[in-house]
Amino acid sequence: MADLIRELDELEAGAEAEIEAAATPAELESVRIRLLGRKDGRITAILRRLGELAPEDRPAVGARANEVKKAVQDRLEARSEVLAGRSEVEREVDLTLPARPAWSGGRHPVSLVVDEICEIFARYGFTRVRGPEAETDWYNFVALNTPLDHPAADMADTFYLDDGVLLRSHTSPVQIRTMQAYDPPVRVVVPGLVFRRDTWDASHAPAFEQIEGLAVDEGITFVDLKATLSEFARQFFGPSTRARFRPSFFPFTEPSAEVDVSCTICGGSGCSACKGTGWIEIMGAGMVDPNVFESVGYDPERYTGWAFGMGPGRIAMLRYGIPDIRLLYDSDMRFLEQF
Ligand code: 2NL
Repeated sequence: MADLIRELDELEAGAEAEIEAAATPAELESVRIRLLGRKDGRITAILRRLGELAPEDRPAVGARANEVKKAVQDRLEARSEVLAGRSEVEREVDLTLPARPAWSGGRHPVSLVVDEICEIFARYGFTRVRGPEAETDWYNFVALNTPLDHPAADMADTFYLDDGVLLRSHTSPVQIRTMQAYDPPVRVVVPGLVFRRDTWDASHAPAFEQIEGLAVDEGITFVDLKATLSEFARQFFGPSTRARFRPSFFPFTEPSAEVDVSCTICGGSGCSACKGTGWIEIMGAGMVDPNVFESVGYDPERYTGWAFGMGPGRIAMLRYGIPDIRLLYDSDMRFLEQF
């Protein structure tokens, strides 16, 4: 029994050297036959001699023989991969699996809408401008004919950073700065983030995108406002879109209007999107209040103008059928990659 175990130990050690020495697949095959061949293989010969042993010794030697056989088979397999030119990585990984698709970058739905609106107004001669998100209460309220005791200026409605410094609640301060810096004619569109003290829910966010527009020149009338915004509605929502102007109030415009468009879903016959009315509100607008011109040093007897403000997030929700405003700010790739 000890003889056979020793022979198996020697065979295992010798086999390793023989296998590693094989330089071609054909040489390796002849090594395999010498070691494992059914007729004259050396391991086969040892297994055959198990019969010579006492019955109680057979299991131990048989187990050792099978161990050596398995080790030799593994070594032959590994050497065969090396001779076939395959690296260790190629043996471990299935390189024929299809690759994971690369992430395709996309534009945010709100950015898409902002750019489209700005492009339409660019064709009417409006320049895209931007300005600071932290403002003084003078630029955000006082210059816009909104006294600081107005409810909109209340601590509870606006984020104050410091005494008299706040996060803008609309982009109008940028138009104030533009009018201070340039004489009329002025035509600008102003997209940007604005802030309100609202708690997150499906239709409110404490920070959201706004676009305002402003046109000032001699001889501008409410007809310019109606014609420009009606044409905008047709270009943005489609040529059969109608616009409607309802009386409203803003401190910075007089007269003021809410602008509705015929429902983009049902075309005006009434559906769930327009709550059966056939109309959807898209913005507020009006003729610039003379007091606003006074505060920027424009002569209100010489100049008139009109302005509008809208929420591109709301318009993106309408256009793409997005049910919850929070989806616009969650940065969830499964949502964003659809645009
Ligand atoms: C809305 C609609 C509006 C304006 C914004 C404006 C800006 C200047 C002068 C006059 Cl500098 N008006 N912006 C005008 C009308 C409506 O926003 O729903 N706001 C609460």
